[in-house]
Amino acid sequence: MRRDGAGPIAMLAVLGILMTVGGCGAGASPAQDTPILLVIKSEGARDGFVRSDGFVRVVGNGPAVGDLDAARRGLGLRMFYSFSLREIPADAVILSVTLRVFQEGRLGRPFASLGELRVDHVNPGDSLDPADYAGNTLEANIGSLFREFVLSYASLSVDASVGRDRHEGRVRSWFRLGFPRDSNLDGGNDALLLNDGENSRRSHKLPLLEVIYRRP
Ligand SMILES: [Ca+2]
Ligand SMILES: [Ca+2]
Repeated sequence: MRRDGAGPIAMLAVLGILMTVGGCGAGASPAQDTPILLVIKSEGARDGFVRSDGFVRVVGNGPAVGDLDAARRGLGLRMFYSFSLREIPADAVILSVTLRVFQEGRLGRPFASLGELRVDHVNPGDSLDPADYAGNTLEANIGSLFREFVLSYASLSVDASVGRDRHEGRVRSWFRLGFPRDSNLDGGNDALLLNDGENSRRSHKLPLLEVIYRRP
């Protein structure tokens, strides 16, 4: 299964297609325990960014994470992704869940200035609001997605977060991407450019949740 590219997986996500992987040996018919890969793209109408001054944007406008010191010294920016869990069958036995995000570009030196990019498991509810910049956290820092700039996808295992959302009856999983420092107060922007569910960067490298499960 391809892990380092985006094209085929992203296309499957857009089409909402299930794809089987691994499982049976040659000549065998698919068994109940054959792993099934479900690729879910972040919901464009819900994902977006929140700034430390309370500005919220869920449609385009340059998805990114980092600081916007050039606009206003100390202004921070965090990115949110939202994945519907409705396509996962209720009786699915989850084998793994992976968050995949593509780095589209950068402004300044985000990693040297702000640290490594962390992911929080959050619960903003149906939509983003200013309080989500730092609040509504279910678990802070579930892992680091990026430590340096590379024009590629990076992956983070989010099994426990999605398992918790399902167990507690939530219909979507939300993740917040942010640096440990809001800003390095240098007057220059230091930000990592990302894509969103609307494909605002036009790269078709969509933020994805890859769920591998089997039927009971
Ligand atoms: Ca959006
Ligand atoms: Ca800066």
